[in-house]
Parts: sequence; C-alpha cells; structure tokens
Amino acid sequence: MAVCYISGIGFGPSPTFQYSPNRTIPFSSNQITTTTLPRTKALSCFHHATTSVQPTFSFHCKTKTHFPFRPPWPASNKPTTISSAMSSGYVQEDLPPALDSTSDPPPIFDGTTRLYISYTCPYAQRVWITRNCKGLQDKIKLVPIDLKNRPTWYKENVYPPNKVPALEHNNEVKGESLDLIKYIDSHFEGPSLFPDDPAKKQFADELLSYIDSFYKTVTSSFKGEGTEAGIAFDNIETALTKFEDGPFFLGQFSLVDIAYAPFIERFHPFLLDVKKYDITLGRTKLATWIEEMNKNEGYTQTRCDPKELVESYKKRFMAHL
Ligand SMILES: N[C@@H](CCC(=O)N[C@@H](CS)C(=O)NCC(=O)O)C(=O)O
Repeated sequence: MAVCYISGIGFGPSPTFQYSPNRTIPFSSNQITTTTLPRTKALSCFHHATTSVQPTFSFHCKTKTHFPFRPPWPASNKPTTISSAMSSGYVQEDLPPALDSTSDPPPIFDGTTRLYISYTCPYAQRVWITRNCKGLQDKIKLVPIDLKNRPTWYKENVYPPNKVPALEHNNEVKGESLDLIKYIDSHFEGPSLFPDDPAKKQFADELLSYIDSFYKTVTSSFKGEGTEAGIAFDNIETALTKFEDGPFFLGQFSLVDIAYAPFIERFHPFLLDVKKYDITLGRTKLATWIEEMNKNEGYTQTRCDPKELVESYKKRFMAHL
C-alpha cells in the first residue's frame, strides 16, 4: 500500500495565510508532512495523490442508517489521536439530526455562520461539499432541515424563499447554490476552488452555465429510453478532455466538479437501474472522474445511499408509469 506524504500548503486567499502544517487536506486521503510548498506544486500533489496513490486504508463497513451515506470508523481502525485521524485523511463529522416543525430555531444572527441544508438536496449538497473541501467544518455549522416537515421559523426568520441551501453569514442569509459555492470559496479560508487561469475561468463559467440544460436534457430523457441522455453525457466526456493536468473538469479539482457531482451521483445509478443505461460505458474520462470524485472525502461524506436515490428518483420521475 502506497502512502503519499503531501506537504503543508501555502493555499489561501492571502499570501500570508497558510494551512497549519498539521491540518488535514480536505480533498485528499493522504498523509501530511510539514514542508511548505508553493500553491501550484501543492495542487499537483493533490492531483498526484488523487490519481496515482492508494488511500492509506478504506472503509467497507455498513452504516446503521444509510442516509446520509457516511461510513463509521471500523472499530479496529478508529484513530485514537488527532494525528492518526489525519494520517488516514478521514475526518469523521457527526452529522446533526434534521430539524423539523417540532424543533426550536437555532439562535439566528448570533454571529455563528450556519449552512442550512437538507441531507437529500443536491443543491444543498454542492455547498456542503464546498464547505468540507475547504476544511471549514469548524467555521460553518451545518443545520439540516427536514423539508417534508419544515419548521415555520425557517421561512419566517431565516430564509423567506423557504428553500435550501441558505447560508447565514455576517448577519445576512443568502441562497442559490451556485452563488453560495463561489461566495464560500472567496470569503473563507482554505484552498481556492476556482482557477486564476483565464482560459480555465472561462471554461468554468461555460460549464456552470451548461448545468441547467444538462439537467433538463437528462431528466427529460427519463420518459423515453434513457439513451437520449447520451448527448448530454457525451458533452461531459468532451468537457473532461479539455485540460490534461488532471482528471477533473478544469484539470484540477474545482467548483465545477462540485456543481456537477450531486447530479451525476443521482443520474448514474438511476439510469443504470431503470434504463439499464451505463453512462460510463465508452466514456473513459467520465468513468475516471467518478472514480476520482469518490476518493474525495469532502464529497463522499455528503453522498446519499444510491439505493435511496434511485427509489426517490423513481417516485419523482416515474410516478406517471
Ligand atoms: N436554485 C436553487 C434550488 C434550491 C432548491 O430547489 N432546493 C429544494 C430542495 S432540493 C428546496 O428547498 N425545495 C423546497 C421548496 O421548493 O419548497 C439552488 O440552486 O440553490
């Protein structure tokens, strides 16, 4: 088993900000040493780590509650010290229960930054992944809401559109997942998840604009054979060939991957189950992207049980059949 020692990273919004040497790297599953590297080098370490190195260990145990999908520590591997937790790269977060109509509101506008989500919402998931990948678990508190039995205070006192995600920060509440992932990336510490390179920036904007049309093309194909979604996945495959410095949309991992991940997480098992259509067949870049995303713990901690996702999509999209 290979272990990749990645160095402390000079990431961050200001040149003076640095990851503390002993802090975990949010989207890797590798060990950390204390050398400082320039950002570009560190990013290539990430890439190397996510493409060429085996994680130090992996989990195969079942959760009692499969929803959200978050495997517990296997007893034998449970770390006893912070550094052993970091050396596995797996930072287990205890997820709070969803608040419902019987729950009291949190002390809104008390200075705490809160991310209101639903464990099942793909839009909220984008923001949750961003928060995790930037290592902001201690800075942004998750407040899950039960959307089926919503507390009235949510609409009245927190976010009048009554949707998730919403971010309470600096005495304001903002919504819209694509705005929020950019907001978190630029207003909080942690590795930058949006490129500086103009060509990558432009492509990022194109891909973020395409996502609604991607979603509509795929979901409208559910009524037919499913294979009509092929063109949308071909577009994804083509997009993934554009930059060769990594397996992600912009080469390196970015907000674009985060924006697409929750939807591909749903489309992949649903089309396979219901239409017997494997979106990765003949699409090697997409297959690799899925594999690489599934190594990213900032993302995997937010994933839902695929069986539950399929069932929920069946109810939502196949109810007419
Ligand atoms: N465009 C919004 C969509 C958010 C959204 O539709 N969230 C759903 C849950 S997945 C929601 O809160 N629905 C509640 C409702 O519409 O009443 C975004 O990107 O954040």
